[in-house]
Amino acid sequence: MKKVCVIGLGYIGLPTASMLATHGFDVLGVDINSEIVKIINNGGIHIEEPGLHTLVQAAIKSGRLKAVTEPEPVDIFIIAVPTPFTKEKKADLSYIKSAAKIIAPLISKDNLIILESTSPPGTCKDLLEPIFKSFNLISGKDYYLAHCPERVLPGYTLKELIQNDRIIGGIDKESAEKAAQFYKVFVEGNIYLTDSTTAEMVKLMENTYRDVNIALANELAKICEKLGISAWEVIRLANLHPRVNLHTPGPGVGGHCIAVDPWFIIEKYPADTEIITLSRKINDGMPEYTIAHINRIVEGINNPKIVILGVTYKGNIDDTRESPAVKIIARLEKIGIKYSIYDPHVRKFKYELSSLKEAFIGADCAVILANHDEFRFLHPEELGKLMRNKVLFDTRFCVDHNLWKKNGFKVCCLGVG
Ligand code: SAJ
Repeated sequence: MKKVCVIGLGYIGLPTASMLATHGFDVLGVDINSEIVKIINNGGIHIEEPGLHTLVQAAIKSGRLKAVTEPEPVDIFIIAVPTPFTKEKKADLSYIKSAAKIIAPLISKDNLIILESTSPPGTCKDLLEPIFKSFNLISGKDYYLAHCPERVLPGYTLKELIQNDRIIGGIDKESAEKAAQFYKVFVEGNIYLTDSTTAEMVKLMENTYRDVNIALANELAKICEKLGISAWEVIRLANLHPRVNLHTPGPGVGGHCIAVDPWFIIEKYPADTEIITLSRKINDGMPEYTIAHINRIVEGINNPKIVILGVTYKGNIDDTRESPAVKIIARLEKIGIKYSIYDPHVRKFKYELSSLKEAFIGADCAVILANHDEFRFLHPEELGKLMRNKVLFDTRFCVDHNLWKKNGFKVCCLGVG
């Protein structure tokens, strides 16, 4: 079996490295953070993902996964580092660049290099190939290069890593075929071969499609509030049509993918990306729209207090990156509305977290921002007794409103007039 080196042990790199190790590969997992390396070598994990802890433990126990801070020569290199964006909404490719520069001196003939990180169109051809060329390495002759974008949904990573179809874009045909052979060892979904720039664009469009669709749902929410009807009901019924798939509105689009990736296209083609840019603007405006709702709810209340329920960018995960909740809380601070925060999935957060009961004491309104399953099992009767005013504002349409109403709550919901 071949030796693999996975650069970056985050939300994609760690599951991939562990999956490969449990499929018989000798895997070197590289991360610049020595604390993370230590945790993994002890069979632990630094991120929340169902099933990941067991998989990492099995990988470490098998002796096939070792975490280190520096790469070593292997047969296959996988780059799975973050590609965030700058304040100016430009792709920050510094992690990809430094990964390429670290592995370049280690590359030997017939090595396969795979880029999994989501990247702007042209990254393999215009960034990676020239970097390797500066080390006198010629693609197709000295090494193979392919883009195989990760496509897993956080919360379902392990299942989707195996079951999802994969798109593999080679810098040349042979590179794509070599990469396909490698992924076939653990991927049960279909594998489709194409060129590297097409694969880069496919990945970006998958997430951009969702972003544009969510923007449409957010626009619908605003209209339905004015019309005095429920956007959720409109969506439910419209989606009964066999060719309609409206997404859902919410307090904003967060995470490190959907709120970021469309910018990688806009950056390159600003004049041709009107719908994509407008959708980003609409979705980025949702935290402020949510704040306007909260302001209306607490109007006239002396020194109001809000309980924020859920600060992750979506339900049932522990990830708060680009979360609309962070923007909403920052705004509450600025306008001087008191708040407390409860999130059963988050241990470390920028703002202080409280226990459920503590959070509700003296509050005037509970605002659900993330649709964690736990919130469906809250007891409005008990929680209501701790509050000063009993109002629920559900931005995700994720709890039983009738139950809360029965327990004396006034219920408001985003997208419902
Ligand atoms: N959201 C809505 N309404 C919706 C769906 C989502 O407001 O109808 C919000 C969520 O609350 C969240 C954000 O959008 O804040 C993104 O959530 P998501 O579940 O759509 O996506 P991610 O970012 O967790 O994962 C996406 C996935 N892409 C697609 O489904 C096309 C995943 O498969 C990708 O691997 C991942 O991006 C990635 O890494 O690119």
